[in-house]
Amino acid sequence: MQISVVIPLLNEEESLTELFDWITSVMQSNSYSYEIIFIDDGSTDNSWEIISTLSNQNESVKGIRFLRNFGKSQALHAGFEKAQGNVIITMDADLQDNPNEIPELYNMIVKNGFDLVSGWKKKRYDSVISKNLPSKLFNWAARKTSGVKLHDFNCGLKAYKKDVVKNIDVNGEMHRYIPLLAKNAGFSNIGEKVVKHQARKYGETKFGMNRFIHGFLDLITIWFLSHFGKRPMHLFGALGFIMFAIGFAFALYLGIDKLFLNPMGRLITQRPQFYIALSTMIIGTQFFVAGFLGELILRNRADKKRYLVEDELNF
Ligand SMILES: Nc1nc2c(ncn2[C@@H]2O[C@H](COP(=O)(O)OP(=O)(O)O)[C@@H](O)[C@H]2O)c(=O)[nH]1
Ligand SMILES: [Mg+2]
Repeated sequence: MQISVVIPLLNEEESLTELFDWITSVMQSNSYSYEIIFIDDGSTDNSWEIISTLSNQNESVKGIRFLRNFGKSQALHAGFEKAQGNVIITMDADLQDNPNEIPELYNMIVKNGFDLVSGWKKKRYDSVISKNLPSKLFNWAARKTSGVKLHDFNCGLKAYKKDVVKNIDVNGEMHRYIPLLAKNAGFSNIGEKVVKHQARKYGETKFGMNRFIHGFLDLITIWFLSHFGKRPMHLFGALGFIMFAIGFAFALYLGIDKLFLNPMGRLITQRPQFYIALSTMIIGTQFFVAGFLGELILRNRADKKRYLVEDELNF
């Protein structure tokens, strides 16, 4: 099979049939072998009924229905697990992503050898204040922290080589950072393609402003995990050492000052340096403890994947 289209959705009953028709016509005019996997993430409207009907009429339509709403990342993960195509295309279900982009995305993976191609909604049809501006800021921060030079990390329209989706673990709300997860897993040939974007035709957006708060917190997490996830002591130990050293130097100075230089001066406890020394030493020790705990947790975890093998011979 050449292409798996993976579509996570929540309450998109008005769009599904139209989307299906559009994708099918693109697939057929290029004579691709394909499947379309809809993942209904606990919709409360008729989305699932529509997906069932479509799948009865057409063998290429597959559906996964979650018991309740688990989030877009989980839906993508489930779709990625089932996908059989050599190239996996993800897109939004709300008709904002244009299926006519599929052939070119497919070619970029197959012919130009990209591991991942991310769509870039250069001209975007969403509200400027609540979406376009915050999104620019968000993408800028993501670029700076990750070193992945993409303009639009969170674009729903993306294409992947099969290996990529089978080897990355999209969880929590990490769907915003899939290019980064891919890079951390060793798939560094990441491309970008300007894609057409439409205004939302039916329904309304499912993500509010708190997407940006969650997004920034996740960015910090992913930065920490990718740099120190396997060696927490290197971060906490360094911080702890610096803080403890500052505190200790202050304490030493206070002691020498009181004992030898200025025995008649103020009591040590009356000097502000004493409190600085005390608190930095305590915080420094706590950083150390956090580092040790991190290492202990790492040692005790039966980690599924600590490395990814690209190839094997003669097995
Ligand atoms: N699986 C899943 N998909 C969701 C969820 N929320 C939104 N989506 C889908 O993600 C896509 C993009 O969502 P949308 O609300 O259009 O976000 P926007 O385009 O960034 O405003 C659409 O296909 C939605 O149906 C969710 O909680 N779970
Ligand atoms: Mg949308």
